[in-house]
Amino acid sequence: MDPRTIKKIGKLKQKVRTDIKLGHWNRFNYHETVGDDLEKFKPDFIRRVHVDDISQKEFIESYEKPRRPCMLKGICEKWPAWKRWLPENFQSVYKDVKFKCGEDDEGYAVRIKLKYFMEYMRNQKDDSPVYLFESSFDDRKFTKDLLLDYNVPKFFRENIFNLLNDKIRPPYRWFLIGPKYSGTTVHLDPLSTNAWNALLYGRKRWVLFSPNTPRHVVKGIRYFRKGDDDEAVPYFHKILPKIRRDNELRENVEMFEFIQYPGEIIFVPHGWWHAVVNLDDTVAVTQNYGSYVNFENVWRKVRRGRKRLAVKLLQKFRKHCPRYADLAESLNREDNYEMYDKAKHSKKRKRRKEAENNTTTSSSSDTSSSPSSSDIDDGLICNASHVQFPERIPGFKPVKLSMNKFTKAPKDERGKISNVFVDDSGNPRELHNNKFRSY
Ligand SMILES: O=C(O)CCC(=O)C(=O)O
Ligand SMILES: [Fe+2]
Repeated sequence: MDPRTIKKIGKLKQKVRTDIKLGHWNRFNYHETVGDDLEKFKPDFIRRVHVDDISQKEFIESYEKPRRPCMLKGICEKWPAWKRWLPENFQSVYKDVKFKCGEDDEGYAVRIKLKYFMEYMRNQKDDSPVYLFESSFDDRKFTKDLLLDYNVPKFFRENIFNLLNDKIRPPYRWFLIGPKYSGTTVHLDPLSTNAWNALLYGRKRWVLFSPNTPRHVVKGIRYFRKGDDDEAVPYFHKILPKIRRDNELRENVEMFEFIQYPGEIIFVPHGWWHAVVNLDDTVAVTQNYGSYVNFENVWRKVRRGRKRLAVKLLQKFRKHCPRYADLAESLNREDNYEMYDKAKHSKKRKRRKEAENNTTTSSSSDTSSSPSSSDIDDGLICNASHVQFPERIPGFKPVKLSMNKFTKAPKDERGKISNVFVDDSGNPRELHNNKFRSY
C-alpha cells in the first residue's frame, strides 16, 4: 500500500477500534489459517423467489406475515447500481469522497476518503477488517445521488418511519462496503424492524436463527473460552459448527446457513438473529422498515425504547394514517401503557433529584443499581454519568461503542454518548471484549 494510505488507515483504525493495538490487526492470521474453510459447509435450503413470480400480496402472505426469510432475485440487475457500484467504477466516481468507517469513543463518525479505503480493501489481510458502513449517504452532498442508483423493492415500500422527518427518524438505510472477512456478529435488528439487504458485488455468508432462540444459544456462549476473539470469522469458523452439532438445539432451533450471491436480496424478518461474514470484498445496501404487518412489535419497542419519538410518531399517525394511530392506542390500552408525558416526566425527575440529594446528604455511599425507565430517556444509549451499572457486572468494564445500527443514538445525543449500552429494558448488555457490535 502507498505510505500515505498506510498512514490514513492506521489513523482510522486507532480511532475506530481503540481496543486493538495497531500491530494486532492480523495477529490470528485468519487469511492463512482459515483460508477458504468458510466456504466449506452444507448450505441449508432457503427459498429463492424471482420478483416476476410473486406479487406484493403473495409476499406478505407467504413471507412477511409468517416471518419466513427468503431470497429475492431479479431486482438488483435492473438498478443503475448493478454497474455503477462495481468497485472499479465506484472508486472512479467517489474517490475523494469521504465515507464512514466507524465511530470514535465519543460516538462521532469517523470518515475516510474512498480511495484510501479501496486500496486498503484490495491489500488487507486483517482478522476483522474495517467495514465501511455509511448511514448518512442520503443527506451528504456528494453521496446523496446514491439514492438514484437503487429502488426500494415493491415488497418493502410501506414504512411507518417514513412519516418522521429525517432529523428525528432513527437511521434506517446503510451503504456497505465490506472487505473480505469483515462481518457482523450475531444480533437482532433494532426496534423489531424487518430488514432487506441487497448484494451488488461479492458473496456474503449468513446464518439465521428463528425468533425466540435464546441469546446464549445463538452467541454460543458455552463454546467461548477466555481470550477468544469475538469477531465474525471465528464465529463462523469455530463457534457455529459447534452450535450446529448440538443435538438439543437441532430440535428446538431453526437455523439457516447459506451464501448470498451478487444480485440477491435477502429478507430478514424481525426477531431472527443473524450474523454475516463477507467471503469476498462486497458492496451492498440494506434498509430496515416497520410495516403494518410487524406494527405491533415495532410499536411496543419504540414506545419503550424511544419514548419521545413514540409521542411524535403517534401524532403523525393520527394526522396521516389513522389506522396506525388506532392500532397503537389499542395496544397501549391492552398493555395498560402510559405514553411519555413531558410535563409529568419533568416533575418526576425533579422529585427524584430532590430525593437523591436528600439521600446523598444522609448517606454518602449511595450505590443505585439498574437505571429507572426515565434514565433510558429517548434513546437506546444513555449517558454513563447518570447510570451506574458497568462496574457492577463482574468481569465487565465500560467499553467503547463501535459503529453500526444497533448502537445508534439519536443525532442530538451524539455528544453525550459514553461507553454504556442499555437494552430496551434498560439493562446493560454485552460489555465484553471491548466491542459493542451486538447485543
Ligand atoms: O454485514 C452485513 O451485510 C449485515 C448487516 C446487518 O445485518 C445489519 O446491518 O443489520
Ligand atoms: Fe442485521
